[in-house]
Amino acid sequence: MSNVKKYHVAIVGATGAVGQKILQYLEEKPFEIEQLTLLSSKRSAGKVVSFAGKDITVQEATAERFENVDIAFFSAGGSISEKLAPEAVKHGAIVIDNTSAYRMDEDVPLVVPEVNEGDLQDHKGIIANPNCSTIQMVVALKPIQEAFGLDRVIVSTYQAVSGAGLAAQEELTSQTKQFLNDEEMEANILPAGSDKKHYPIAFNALPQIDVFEDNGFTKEELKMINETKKIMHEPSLHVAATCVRLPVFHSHAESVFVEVGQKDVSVDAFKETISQGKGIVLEDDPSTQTYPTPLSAQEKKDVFVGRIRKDLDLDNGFHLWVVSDNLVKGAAWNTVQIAASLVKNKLV
Ligand code: NAP
Ligand code: 3JN
Repeated sequence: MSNVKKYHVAIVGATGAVGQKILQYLEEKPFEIEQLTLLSSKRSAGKVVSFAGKDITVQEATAERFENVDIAFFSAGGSISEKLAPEAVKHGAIVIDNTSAYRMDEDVPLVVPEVNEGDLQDHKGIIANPNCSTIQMVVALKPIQEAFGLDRVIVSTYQAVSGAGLAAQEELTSQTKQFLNDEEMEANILPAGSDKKHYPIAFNALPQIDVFEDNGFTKEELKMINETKKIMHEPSLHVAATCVRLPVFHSHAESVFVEVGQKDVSVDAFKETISQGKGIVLEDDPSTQTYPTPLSAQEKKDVFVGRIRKDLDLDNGFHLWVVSDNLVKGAAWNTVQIAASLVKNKLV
């Protein structure tokens, strides 16, 4: 008889864009699963989902569903996590939360395994998964921080609509058809579901992701700024972000400018350092027009980096282009990696 531990896993938001991807990665057996509980709102309760050759009926998410659950993945929005994650913990589960509900709580580790896996040791039941745009950037920044130190980071993002859920993807499809048929485009979701004003995303670029705060930054930009400092354990790192939505279905791209802590770093040394980084694939050769794009990164688990240049004026400045699939490394895969790390290190 095998003594490999098997886990009861629950997914809250199992029918959503992120939840479906979590299911896909659990099918790869990162650890043994004895039972899988799939949860959603009332709308999808009763739906049948196939997992590892078995049919599983989706149930409405309620506190009682967490009985005997070991690991609970949450990706149904912040208010659901606020309501049900403490209930799951009370029932003895470890929660890995994909929403922003607990990310900045002092007691909650905010983890990207390639960057700060050690923070998992201190968990108190809830572990937060960072925002997708933050995850791919900190993976790229980690080897730079270790080798040269970091003084400043300025990022502009080019984000896919899949970051805003299945409905936003449907909106891009329908607006594209409307535009090509000379019909008026209907905009109901982007740039931010809760705002009164909406703009078409098809054939457009929207410099707003999530709602505006009083300081003029959007919530998505502030997530990138604050989460980066927490994950990298650098509360006084200078970070600025501008987040832009593009009519791309999958993968976020980022133009990142960094000022490192040393003045004499060559571009070759910088490239070599990045190429050695965990979870990074360097795709950088101007002579063959080699660089990553959203399409080339789609469905992949790595973070791809290209277009590395030394700044022409600042001796400690470097520019890079960072691309990764926002639903994969940016959400589902990172949460599954966290769970696998907990299992490997006997923290669950
Ligand atoms: P989505 O495609 O719209 O899916 C939403 C999921 O939540 C569906 O399964 C939905 O179930 C479920 N849900 C909605 N209301 C619920 C309720 N009252 N009780 C239980 N389940 C409910 O959205 P998504 O793109 O998967 O994103 C889901 C959440 O994940 C986001 O709100 C965000 O917090 C987080 N997220 C994080 C990242 C990241 O950067 N790490 C990226 C994307 C999303 P039904 O099928 O019943 O509607
Ligand atoms: O828009 C994107 O590309 C990423 C969006 C992430 C997101 C969407 C709705 C709610 C989040 C998040 O993960 O920060 C949240 C949230 O939980 O606040």
